[in-house]
Amino acid sequence: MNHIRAIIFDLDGVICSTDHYHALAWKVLADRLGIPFDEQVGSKLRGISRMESLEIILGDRRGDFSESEKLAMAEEKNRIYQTYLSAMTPGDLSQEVRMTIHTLRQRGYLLAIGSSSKNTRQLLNQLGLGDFFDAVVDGTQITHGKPNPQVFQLAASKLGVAPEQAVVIEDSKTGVQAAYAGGFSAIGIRSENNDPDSDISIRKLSNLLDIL
Ligand code: B16
Ligand code: MG
Repeated sequence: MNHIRAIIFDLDGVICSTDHYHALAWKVLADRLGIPFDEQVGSKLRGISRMESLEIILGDRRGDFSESEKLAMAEEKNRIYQTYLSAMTPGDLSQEVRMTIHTLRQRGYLLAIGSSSKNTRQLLNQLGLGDFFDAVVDGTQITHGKPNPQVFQLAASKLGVAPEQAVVIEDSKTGVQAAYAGGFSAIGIRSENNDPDSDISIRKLSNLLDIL
């Protein structure tokens, strides 16, 4: 990967474990509605926008609710998610992730965030990473969500690099698809119950230090 100058990190499920908080918050809503929700459904929502996630959870029942009811449900989920988020501190950034991103910076890479989440700014601030990245692109800045490559294209253009010079680090299938659609390389973070379907995959973020 000698041609790589920049690294674009997904946020939830890559920099921190907020993927679990998203799933927990959706489960509260699903339980209230009597809709089955397990880890498999939760994993399908990785990288997917809030409203699209709701449609997936509602499944066959999506026609039972008006648009304003759906908006209220999405807000309800976000309020629950924010109760987890607001309790987060720099201590929630693992030592392993902290060491990895600092080492990659020392190695001279440009570093960006490319996340679907509209809570990105708040989360970065809570983790003490508000000023760390060279560029941050999130769900508030895009019109097309992953698997559309817009989020990563915008990040690359903010960094001043071409897609071929950047690698995207993702935990979701939809994010890996977005990276490939935009002409980026991708490295997926794989776990027992989640395979992002990338050509190159790693088990933990610090494995990047063997590749980059
Ligand atoms: P919000 P990522 C994604 O973040 C999450 O994986 C996904 O579960 C969530 O629905 C989406 O952000 C939108 O988040 O409701 O906070 O705007 O993985 O792209 O960093
Ligand atoms: Mg993610």
